[in-house]
Amino acid sequence: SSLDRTAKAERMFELMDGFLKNDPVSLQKDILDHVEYTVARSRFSFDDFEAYQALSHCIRDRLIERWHDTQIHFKRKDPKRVYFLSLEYLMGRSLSNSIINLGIRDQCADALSQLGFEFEVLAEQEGDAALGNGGLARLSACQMDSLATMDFPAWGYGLRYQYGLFRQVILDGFQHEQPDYWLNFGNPWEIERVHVTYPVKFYGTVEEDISNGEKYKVWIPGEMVEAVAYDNPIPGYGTRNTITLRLWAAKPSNQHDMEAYNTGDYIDAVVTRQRAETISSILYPDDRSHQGKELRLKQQYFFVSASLQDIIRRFKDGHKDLNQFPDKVALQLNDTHPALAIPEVMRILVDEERLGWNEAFDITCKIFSFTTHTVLAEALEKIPVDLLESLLPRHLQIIYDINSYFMEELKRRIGLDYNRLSRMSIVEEGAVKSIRMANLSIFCSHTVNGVSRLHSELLQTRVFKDFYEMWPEKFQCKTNGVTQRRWIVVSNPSLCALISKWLGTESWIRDIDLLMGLREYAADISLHQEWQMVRKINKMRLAEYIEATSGLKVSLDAMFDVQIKRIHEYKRQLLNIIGIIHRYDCIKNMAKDDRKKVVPRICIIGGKAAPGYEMAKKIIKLCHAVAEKINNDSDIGDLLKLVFIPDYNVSVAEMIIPGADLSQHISTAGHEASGTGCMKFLMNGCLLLATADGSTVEIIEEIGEDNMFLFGAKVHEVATLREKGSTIVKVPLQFARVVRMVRDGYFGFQDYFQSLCDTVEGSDDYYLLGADFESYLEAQAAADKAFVDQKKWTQMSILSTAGSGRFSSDRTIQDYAEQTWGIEPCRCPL
Ligand code: 73E
Repeated sequence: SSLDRTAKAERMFELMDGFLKNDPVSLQKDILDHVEYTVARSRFSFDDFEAYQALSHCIRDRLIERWHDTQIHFKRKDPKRVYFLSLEYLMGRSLSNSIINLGIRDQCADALSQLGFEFEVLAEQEGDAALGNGGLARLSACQMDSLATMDFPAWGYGLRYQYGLFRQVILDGFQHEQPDYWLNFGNPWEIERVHVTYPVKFYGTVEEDISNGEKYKVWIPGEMVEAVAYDNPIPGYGTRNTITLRLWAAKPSNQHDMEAYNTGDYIDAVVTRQRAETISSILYPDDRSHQGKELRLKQQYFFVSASLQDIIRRFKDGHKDLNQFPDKVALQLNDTHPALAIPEVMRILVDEERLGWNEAFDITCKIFSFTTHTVLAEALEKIPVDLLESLLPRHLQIIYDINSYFMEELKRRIGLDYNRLSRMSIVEEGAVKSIRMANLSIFCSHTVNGVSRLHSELLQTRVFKDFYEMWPEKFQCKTNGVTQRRWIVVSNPSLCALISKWLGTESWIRDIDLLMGLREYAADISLHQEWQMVRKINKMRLAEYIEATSGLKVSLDAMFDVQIKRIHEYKRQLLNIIGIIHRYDCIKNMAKDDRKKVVPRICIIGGKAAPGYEMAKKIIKLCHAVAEKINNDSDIGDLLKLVFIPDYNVSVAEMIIPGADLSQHISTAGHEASGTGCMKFLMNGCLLLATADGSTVEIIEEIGEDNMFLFGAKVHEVATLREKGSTIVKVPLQFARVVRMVRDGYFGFQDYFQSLCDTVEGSDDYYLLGADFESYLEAQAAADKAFVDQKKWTQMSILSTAGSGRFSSDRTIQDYAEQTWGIEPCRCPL
């Protein structure tokens, strides 16, 4: 009875002793309780890893409290919500980030030191959650942090891969891939929701039925899989708000196929069911290319279907009229990977909710917004019609229906311009008939975003020109950003303290524009001294890491020159390596006296190559071959070293970025949609050597060309350089000389490197390494010159940090909330 329930609630209230406390003594008690009852170790004897586990559970408890409060608050207030759909999240480690966002870093450190543990050592015990490939996935993680911090009613949805991005192991200079079974040691940062499950259907047939005199379609599935929710609380900084990242895992369906059990082999039946789990077992490691694999499509639909069932259930818990859906729900498509959500919403509205087609389509177009992250043609997703027809027969029909509606509308507006109609069509005819997911997403979304201004312009003038001309009002730009919580506060505590000291406040951690205040002190000698000290501490940390991973001792006085990102031809790691060989060659040919003028450099390269990407793998091998030669040449000594950092990931980035003096962002203009690494380096006061590509164009506007080293062809010059080739391209002799050295086997592996050399010579030099080489060397020389003048360098460094505010994901999210999603903050009371 209701009386019983009230009595029960009162009793529970009595038993609860308020919220968990955050003073060091309470924390210690909770840690020890978890040692004993969660980790099941003796509280008198536990090691660093067990201490990490206990501490994490102690933090998890605190997250859960805030998370419950936030969810109750959202439910009570019922604001419009945003649902962020992404197939990838690169969360990295959670412990330090959570402690900082909860505002209990010092208390935790105190509590631990009294128990004889060091916080930093425990934080190192945690493995990375690497459920993504690169920039796109880390962007999702940064945006979740901003959504929570800025109190937005947001949910992230994704897949809980059992194997994250592969581990990169280097053997004899070659990349090998090893599985990342990241859940081996448990994951305290997730909460399994055994009761939040949804069935997901695949295969089968579509039949017609009649109800109340009306025809409708019924999808009779051939396979059912269960989606189970795993919730990852995402705490905001300086707020009680803690939002949810809900990741789905596949489990065999509970709806028993009795027939199979009764007639067939029991063991066989169980083994077959178990195969359902493969859907969420592995992250595809291909960055910016897709292969039209069935498992990938299954993953996409599995994730979309479960998320939408969850979203609609939440909507219906309080609302009846689906026409109100767009007032309460914004669905954000992170690239086309979740674009099956569009036909899925249509299917639910038309087949299940029995709305009219037009009404359903109107609702659909009001809820979706789409962000695209690339300009590379090979990255545009196309799904073979055959594949879709067998896996999701009803969705294919719906996509065809959408396309006929689309084509009719187009014909009304542009007449029978067949070339244009076929370019814009959602269906691509051709050898393999396929569905263009980007065209579907653009047509059915109210807003299409690019990830930097340059990228957004390229979308409008090149990639999706036809669409832009038809619906200019749909196209927007949301320049990417990164969270200063992780990329300064967590990863660079000394710089964080220094900034707060000079600004006289910690408010910049929530209000990034305050960083501009540093400009005032850019020439202040005492700031310079403290700034250089902080930089030295971070370089020391990086030098120790280099020594530990490669055995190489490096001098802290050298310039630390870093390029870390996925290995890709357009990102031009090869240009960097050719530049390094050239530098080596120059030093070798120098008179002894001239060598004194050389600025010593430690060149650091890190990044993974997609397992099937042959050229990228050759670049990694070349890097090792060159390093082997240079690092063992006694003639060179400390003047030049080259290190490849293996298994680059988020936590490695957190250690490298604060220690870098110079970082390279040198993609061929027009190829890097945005790039976000550059923003992290900028915040940390590292100078950039860059082409005018993606977001660096906007960085130039913020800090001025004088405070970075810019080089290379501009985006409007690239096409001409490619077209006219050798008639206008001036490839310096030094470039040809270096390529010759590689071809002639100067670094060994002569045969293996020939095809790599082919990609940068003559008209095959698609990414224009030769054409940009001279200007690259000039930029490098300018960097050397600036480095000698440490006063100038430090000032440039301070101005970089001071000018990085625009590149906070807080700004990106604010823009999305206002201009794209139409949502308001909903702050949970303290
Ligand atoms: O320029 C980056 C951008 O900064 C872009 O290449 C990257 O997204 C970043 C964030 O906006 C990106 N990743 C992918 N496409 N663009 C991608 C494609 C397929 C699979 C996984 C990732």
